[in-house]
Parts: sequence; C-alpha cells; structure tokens
Amino acid sequence: MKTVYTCFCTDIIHDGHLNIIKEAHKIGKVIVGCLSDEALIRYNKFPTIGQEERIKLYRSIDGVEEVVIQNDMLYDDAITLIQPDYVIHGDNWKEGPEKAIRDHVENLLKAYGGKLVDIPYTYNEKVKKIDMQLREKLAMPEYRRKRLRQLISMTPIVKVMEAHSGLTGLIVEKTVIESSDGKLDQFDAMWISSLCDSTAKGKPDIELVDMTSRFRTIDDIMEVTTKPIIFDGDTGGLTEHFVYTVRSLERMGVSAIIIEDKKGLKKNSLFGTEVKQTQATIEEMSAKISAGKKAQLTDDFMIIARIESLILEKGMEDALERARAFVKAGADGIMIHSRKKDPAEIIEFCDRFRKEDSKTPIVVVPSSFNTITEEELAEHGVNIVIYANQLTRSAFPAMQQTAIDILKYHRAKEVDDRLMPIKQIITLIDEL
Ligand code: SPV
Ligand code: MG
Repeated sequence: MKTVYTCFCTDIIHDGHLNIIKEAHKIGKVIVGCLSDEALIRYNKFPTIGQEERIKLYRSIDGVEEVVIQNDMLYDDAITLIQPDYVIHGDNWKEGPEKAIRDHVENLLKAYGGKLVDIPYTYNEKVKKIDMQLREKLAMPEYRRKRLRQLISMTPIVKVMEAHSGLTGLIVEKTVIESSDGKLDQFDAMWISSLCDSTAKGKPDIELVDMTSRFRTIDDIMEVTTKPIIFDGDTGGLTEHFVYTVRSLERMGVSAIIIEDKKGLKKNSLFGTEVKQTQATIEEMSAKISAGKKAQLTDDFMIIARIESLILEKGMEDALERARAFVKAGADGIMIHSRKKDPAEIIEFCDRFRKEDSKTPIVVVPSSFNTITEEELAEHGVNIVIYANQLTRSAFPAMQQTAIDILKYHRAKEVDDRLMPIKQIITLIDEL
C-alpha cells in the first residue's frame, strides 16, 4: 500500500480539501499533516482554532487514515518521518510565495524516489466565500485583540511595523517575503505611532491630534487588515481620561496601548534632553496603570508601560526601579526606550530586568540603535520589536523629490520611471 501525504493549514474544511483527500485516497493510504500553530503564524494563516481542534477536524474527514503535526513550513520534519510515496497539493503553489515551498518539497522527495502530485486547485464561489469569511473572522475584535498575547507566546520575537492609514496598513498586512532560510517572513502586528499619525496630518507630535482623530486612523486600518494593533498612547493623558481610552480601544479590538512615564507637554522622545520634558513620578505613573487595568474588561488587552529614564538621562538604576514598580502596578509589559546609536544600554537593561523577571514582555523601538538584529534582541529577552516610523520616513523623501522634479521639468515625464504604474495602483486594493 502506497502512502500519500498532504499538509493542511485551514480551520474550515471546504470542497478543495475534500477533493485533495478524494484524489489522495485513489492513490493510497492518506496521512494529513496539521501545520502547527507556530508554523501557521509565519504562513499568513493565523489560526482561529487551536491545533488540537484542527487535528480532530482533519481526523473526522472520510478517507483520512492518520493525522500528524507538521512543525516545519517546508515539510522537512514530516517527510523525514513518514517518507511518503507521494505528496499531494493543489496546483496553486506552482506560483507566488508558496512556489519556494513546492520546490523544496520536490527536492526532499527526489532524494528517496518520492513523487509530487499537483491537482487542479478548487476555487469556486463557495471556497472563495469561506476564504473571505475566515479573513473576516480574524478581523473581528474578539480575535484580533487576543492575537498579540498569542503571538508573544508562540514566536521568539513579535515583529511590528508602523501604519498610519489604510494603505500603510495593507503594506504591513500583505508584505510577505521568502526569507534566507527558505521560509516565509512577514510582520506580525501594526504600531499606530503618535509621531507618524501626527506627521501624516502635518501636525507636531505633542498629543495635539485628539483621540477621536487617532481612533479614526485605527478604524481606517482595521477596515482593511486583520493583524493585531499596538496603539501609541503617548502619556495616556489624565488618568480620568485614560480609563475611557482603555475601554474604547479594547472594544475596537486593539491589543495593547503603550503609555510613557511623562507628564505636561509631551515632545517626541527622539529630541531627548534637547527640549524640556518632564518625567512622571513612579507613583503618578503607577496610579495610571492600575486605573487602566481596573477599567479593562477582557484578559486579552495589554497596558504596556514605557520608561523614559534612559532618554532623559536619569540612569539605569532609575529605569530598573521604574520597571519593577510598573510591573507591580499591573503593567502587562515594559517598553524601554533609548536614542543612543549603540544598543549597549538597551542590552544592559534587558539582561538585568530578565534576571529579576523572566515573564513580563519587553518591548523595544530600535530607531536609533538600528544595527542590532531581531535575533540578537530575542537573545536578550526582548519579546516585541517595533519599527516605529520607517514607512513614513521612506515615503516622504520619495514624494518630496517627485514634487521638486515636476516643478523643475514643467511636466511629469522625468519622474514616471520611478512611479508605480497606474494599472498596478488600481489593482492594489481588493474589491469585495
Ligand atoms: C512613536 O512612534 O511615535 C514613538 C516612538 O513614540 S519614538 O518616536 O521613538 O518616540
Ligand atoms: Mg509616540
């Protein structure tokens, strides 16, 4: 009896999957791989049910003999273990980002004489609808909100990119690359930066853009994406106002707010001591954190305390003392910020904090200390890395140069080569 292997990464079984099983069954004994949660989240298919439930679901399909967990997106573990005579898959993986996976599987099979079977991919109206419903489910507040905590527990480091509009949200949502290890790579979540949200509106980053407007930005992004959102809450405002902000964000499906231990007129941290900035006392900040934690209704939402001691040159001991106090006050995570080019002070903070506290998530924003890699940060206990402003900073010079050149040449021909073709921009956005 020949063995046929296929890997599923779905929460709902539709005609396409049933067709694969039917075709596989004609060839031999069918073994289904259930892609593990850890692998799935790198594969742009965040699970809405856990892997144990998915295993049960796949077992219940007629014709399935056995279900195994597949941990490796590239099939190495499953193929080594099972050595199936055949691997069967829909032919949609012959193109696009999944092609690399197909090529890899083909090579694994070749090594011992196994064969690949591509069958026509089923894409009827029903399948299309199920695909869309799954996406919609992920966009719903109750799924989106808890996804950040799930990611922290499932991935070595959560990668977050700033978004300040529907379009930048789509870039964070959809950019997938084949990474150096042959796997797929993408961002896990979005950061609603106060700097970028203000800049997009042509305003300074001084808590001038009001909450209603900031919520509008979140809403624009949420309408077209599914990935979790971390909101830059600046100082959090008055404690009496902060509790309402927490409730609103939680209801919208935002996963976390980060508030910084500053008071009075807030200026961007990257100004450091060049401008007057006042740090809140430990007691003031702790009271705000506690009030926010009391106000929230779910266990999913996170209030992360951001420490400005290194930015304001108050020293490492002050930063660590604050971290301890803020965790005690209920903070679900600590963001430590620095504007030094050298990551040494960030590393020292993380190492020392981790020695005392092995659990509380650490967040960093490496805008200045940008030589350190995600892998190195993870080694020092960092759980979340935020690329806070790079999309804005890349778009602005490109737009400015285009404006300059059109003025210079009295026409648009000279800039055309570096523009996205009109045809491409009108197909960039999915229509319902
Ligand atoms: C932001 O992105 O608005 C931040 C991070 O708060 S920083 O600009 O580095 O202060
Ligand atoms: Mg900010």
